[in-house]
Amino acid sequence: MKKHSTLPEQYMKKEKILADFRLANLSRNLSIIGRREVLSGKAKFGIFGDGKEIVQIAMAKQFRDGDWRSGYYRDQTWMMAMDLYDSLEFFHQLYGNTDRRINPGSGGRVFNNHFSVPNINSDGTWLDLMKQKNSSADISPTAGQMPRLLGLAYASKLFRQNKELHGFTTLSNKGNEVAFGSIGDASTSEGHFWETMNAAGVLQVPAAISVYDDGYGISVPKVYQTTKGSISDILKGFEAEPGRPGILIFRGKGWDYPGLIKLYEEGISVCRKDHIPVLFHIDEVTQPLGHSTSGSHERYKSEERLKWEEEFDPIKKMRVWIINEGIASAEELDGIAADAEAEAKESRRKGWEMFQNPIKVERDALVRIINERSCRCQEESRESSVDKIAEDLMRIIAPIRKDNFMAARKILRNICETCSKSGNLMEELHGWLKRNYADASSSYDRFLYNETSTSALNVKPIAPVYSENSPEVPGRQILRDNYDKLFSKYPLLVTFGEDTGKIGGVNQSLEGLQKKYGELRITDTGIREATILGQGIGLALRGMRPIAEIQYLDYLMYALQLLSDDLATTHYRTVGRMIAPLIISTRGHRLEGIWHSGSPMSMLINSVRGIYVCAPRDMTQAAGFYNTLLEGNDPAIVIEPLNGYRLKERMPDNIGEFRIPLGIPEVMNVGSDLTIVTYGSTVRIAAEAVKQLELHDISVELIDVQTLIPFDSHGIILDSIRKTNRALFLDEDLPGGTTAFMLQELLEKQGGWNYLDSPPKTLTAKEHRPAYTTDGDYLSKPNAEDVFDTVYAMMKEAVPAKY
Ligand SMILES: Cc1ncc(C[n+]2csc(CCOP(=O)(O)OP(=O)(O)O)c2C)c(N)n1
Ligand SMILES: [Mg+2]
Repeated sequence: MKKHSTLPEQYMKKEKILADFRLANLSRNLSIIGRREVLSGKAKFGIFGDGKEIVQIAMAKQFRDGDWRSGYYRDQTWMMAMDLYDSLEFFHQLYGNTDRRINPGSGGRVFNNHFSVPNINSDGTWLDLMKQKNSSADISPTAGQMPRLLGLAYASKLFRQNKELHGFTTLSNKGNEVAFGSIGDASTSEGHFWETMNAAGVLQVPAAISVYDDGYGISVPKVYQTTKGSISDILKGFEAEPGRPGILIFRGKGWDYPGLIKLYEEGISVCRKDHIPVLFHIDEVTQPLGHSTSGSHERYKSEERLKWEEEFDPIKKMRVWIINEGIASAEELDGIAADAEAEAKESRRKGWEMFQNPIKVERDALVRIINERSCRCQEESRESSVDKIAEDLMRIIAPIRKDNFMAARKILRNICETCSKSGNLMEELHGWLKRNYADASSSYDRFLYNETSTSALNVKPIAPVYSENSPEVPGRQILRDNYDKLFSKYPLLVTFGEDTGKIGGVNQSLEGLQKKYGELRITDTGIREATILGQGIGLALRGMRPIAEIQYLDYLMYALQLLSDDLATTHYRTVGRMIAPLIISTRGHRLEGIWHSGSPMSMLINSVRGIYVCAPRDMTQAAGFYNTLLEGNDPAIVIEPLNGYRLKERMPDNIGEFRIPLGIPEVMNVGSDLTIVTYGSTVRIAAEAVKQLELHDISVELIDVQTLIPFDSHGIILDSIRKTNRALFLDEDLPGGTTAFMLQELLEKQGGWNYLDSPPKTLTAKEHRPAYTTDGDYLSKPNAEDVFDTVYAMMKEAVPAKY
């Protein structure tokens, strides 16, 4: 036997090495079988980690309790190596099993190999994140995992450097946690990757990013993806130098088991200890099965490449290494490989059975109802006979719930309506459908928002209190004094953004607070909206209370992809297991010109369902929303009205304490002729018009909806319409934008059409972007005169004799 010399002692234990070999083989077999399951039609889509097994096993060895992962769809071996995933769950994911008890990571809502580990209990309270290995939930958009990774790593920095946080031992052990990231070579072409690398270098956070370089992004080779064809070469300028902090770069080969183990041990230890971001460029990685089940790689890889991939298959190479090292014989290894293959096959069998059985039970119950019916009339109908529909259903070899529901609904409309015996059948079918359909729908519909007692919707409102001497101050001071209270009350609260720190924000709403609370809590960032958002998502996942500041609403577009794909879906795609209660603070609606006056609220509300959207009319309301949100556990956006920082508001006596409830509109003016529904900066404009209209004998009820999501949970608008019978929806969004949304809420959800005596109207900004200068604003956005004229015209049409 050869002496074990290639690796430090702790890694050379035979049983461990053989367990690694078995895991690599198990993972490979899962990929192979998984692909077949899709190609044979049993599963819809599959994407697998073949070729990336060994690097992930090496990486997992350095992953400790409390650490975090932000990876992508190739990471099945890594997850299994950390005991966070197994061969049976692999098939539950592949088939899309919606039983949360057995497919907890995603409940069948997302593609396979998209993982998650809970950060909250089912009652919404935080888990002890230090007693588990943590994985943020994967998303499919390439490089989308990177900004979040920055935040996960940044949390370690805050937990280490802010000594006041050392007591939060269920969230961090003084910041010793590494955030591990993985990404494909081609996805490094995305802006998110570069923004994250730069920010990580600036912030000096313990992010450990592995690039699996298999040379392709689907069919497109590296030559079209990466300058000079090497991500580590072109990142050289980011590398740390004496006295110039940066990142560290490590290079490894995807098939080199001992080399990778040593590489990760070295890289992760410095990353953990010194909080230096590290990049592992893992080259010579293969993809034996091609990109995914969507096609075959023979279409675009040369013969030579395919041959090379076979030769450099990491499992083959590991096998040779084990034999050469004298750790085990070829026969022993073959036995292990066979055993791994058997497990994969058994898991497929079990997984398929577990997927199919409940559906078949449901189907059999349906067919029994049909077969045992007493009504036999109308056997032949327009579509098909009842028996035929049932027979066809039974003939489906691998039924899905859709088949059952389609059959039941078709039968329902084919049952005779006259026969006295049909009552039973109809009732039973309806019962079956109601039960099963509700159950199936809830598999997909629940958990868009926090459903536990920690929901912001359960936070008890507290009204602002005023006394005789409550002073009138500029709106920004309300925010500032409110923040002051919040920062002393919540130790986990931090805020960060462009110009947020030293000068306290472009509108001075944090003036002087950095001095008081320190740079770690009120922090300037680079101009990088996507990673400001990612920074917030990562912090929120780790139990901190971040407020990420996006300087202007117009610039939220840089972060919109992540808001929509990542933050808005965090709770949903993890079937309620994870929460990221990030607050995004921004300001918008009205200032100056095309890029500082935007109010693209429909763009927002239509892409961020899953996040609450608050559109306060002034800074008191804005402060009240922050106060509410910090008492709850939900992600939310607060859009401060840009033109309100200097306008005077009365300072509430209970600053920092009052809480404005979400989803409850406020009636600003009681009226009887017509209701104006609006929010944000147009509340002030509407109020002005309401005064002018009063002089003309028109009594307007003015409603500020306050939050767009949730929207008027108690039907306050409907109550008003019942009285006035006329509605105008007003805002600064585009025609057909948020006003259309509000109109639909009233007409369809609240049933308001019943009470309308005039056609409802919308008044919005023009279709073009808001032009420069006061005249540009006046002629681009709705103004008080527009509101006056619109309301007057509506009244004139309704009561021509009077107006
Ligand atoms: C933003 C975005 N664009 C395109 C896609 C489609 N897509 C999925 S994977 C992929 C290639 C990724 O290649 P690479 O990063 O090298 O990872 P690999 O699959 O090779 O491991 C593409 C283009 C996507 N998911 N997201
Ligand atoms: Mg690739």
